[in-house]
Amino acid sequence: MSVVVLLSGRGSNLRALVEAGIPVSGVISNVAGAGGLAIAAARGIPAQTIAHRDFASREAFDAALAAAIDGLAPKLVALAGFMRILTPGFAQRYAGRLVNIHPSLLPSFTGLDTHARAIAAGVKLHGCTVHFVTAELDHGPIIAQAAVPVRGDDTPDTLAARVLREEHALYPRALRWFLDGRLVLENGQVRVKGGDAQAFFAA
Ligand code: NHR
Ligand code: GAR
Repeated sequence: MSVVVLLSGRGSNLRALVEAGIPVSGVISNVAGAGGLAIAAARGIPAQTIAHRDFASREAFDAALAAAIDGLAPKLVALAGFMRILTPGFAQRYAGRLVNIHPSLLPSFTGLDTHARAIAAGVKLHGCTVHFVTAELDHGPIIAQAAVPVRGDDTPDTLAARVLREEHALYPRALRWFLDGRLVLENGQVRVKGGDAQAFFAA
């Protein structure tokens, strides 16, 4: 019933998951010294670094990552600020049990630098998306989304902070649905058994 979290940085989403009672049994970072490693260590969660820089190809890195994950035998693999694109083979191996939280309202603003790009585009709503990971970057079936307003005086940092607060509420909720066996995938669309809301709006 456990979750392995992959991350690259600060680890605030990891902390939110743990504090919400999501059973995280292992953490893997592709970056040595990532803040998320210390958050895991402080809570007694086994954490390890698999540095992508030590591998000659994406395939070789992903093979090492998969070996480490399979050693932990999780029910679910959750990306939480994980900054490396995964190979199609990796996505296929964990199909249906690999999820990500992305800092935009997908399908808008796939990829990186989402908050600066949202401000530059002049959108009035921004937010975050929890989705299943597929081979196509940031295009997997959407599990849940939370929207926030974009204000006229926002900087990428102020907007990111507003979105991050919603990430910390949305991600535990979505992973709990998964662990409770409540997510149904039909025709590329995700539904929650029981009909819980999958859309959230923060004023
Ligand atoms: N892999 C697949 N196959 N599919 C997805 O949907 C994925 C994925 C890997 C990561 C997270 C994603 C995000 O939420 C994610 C989704 C990294 C990049 C990226 O360009 C883009 C999107 C995401 C994560 N990474 C660069 C790369 O060359 C490296 C950037 C860096 O190290 O700073 O891998 O935003
Ligand atoms: C979060 O905003 C997450 O959505 C985003 O990085 C931040 C990680 O924060 N993810 C990506 O941009 C993936 N490419 P955290 O380390 O404090 O959880």
